[in-house]
Amino acid sequence: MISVKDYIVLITGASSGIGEACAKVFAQAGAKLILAARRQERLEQLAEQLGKDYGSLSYLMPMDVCDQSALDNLPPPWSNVDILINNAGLSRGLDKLHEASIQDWEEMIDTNIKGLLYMTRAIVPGMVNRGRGHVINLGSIAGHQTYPGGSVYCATKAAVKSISEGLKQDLLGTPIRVTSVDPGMVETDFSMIRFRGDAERAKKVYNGLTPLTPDDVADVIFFCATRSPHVNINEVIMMPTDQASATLLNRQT
Ligand code: 8X3
Repeated sequence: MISVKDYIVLITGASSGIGEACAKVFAQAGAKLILAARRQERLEQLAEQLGKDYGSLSYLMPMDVCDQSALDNLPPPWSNVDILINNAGLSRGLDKLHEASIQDWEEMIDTNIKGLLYMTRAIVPGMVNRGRGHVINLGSIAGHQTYPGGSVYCATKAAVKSISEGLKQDLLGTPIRVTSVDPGMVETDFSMIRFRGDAERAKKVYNGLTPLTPDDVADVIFFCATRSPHVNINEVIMMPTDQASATLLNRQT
């Protein structure tokens, strides 16, 4: 196991859910965090809490991953990112493809694919120059199995899978590591966002089963980041014990 003390860890979508859980676990281990998300207020609260709980130093980046130039002004030494956690992502709707909103597609494709690509393109050249780094992408079981109403979301996560594989291939010969962590059902505001604030519908998603928590996923991400430098965990598929596939669930109702 390696230490991430004083490593610079950039987390996108850091203001809630899996991103926030990652911030805590890496802060506890002594990493310095760049917290990126759209909601500045949430980032400020999180940074304050991390400072209080772990004496952690954070650099806040209120930004949208869809903004190609968002990382242009990272001041040194914060620009020397050691670990990039491409966590920002979202789903919108669960409608049949031929009835779905094109705007929903644009949002998912822009954030989940293009946003991840922009962040990667901005950060990885520095990793290559410095000869150290690790990119950790948040995929999903949705990238392995398509489910009804989820085709575009699933396609974006299948793209993350391909991008992770391709980046690993392109970085062969460098010490840079690439990992994709692909969870199933995790209880975050994922479903609230998918259903645009319909709390009742969102709650039903987790009815009668025990989903993963953001901490469960952050724990696995931290594990991947702390292996010996010669070890690359390429892909982790994880789901709750109550889940066997995107659509096979054990609900006790
Ligand atoms: C989240 C998992 O199965 O709800 O990416 O799409 S799923």
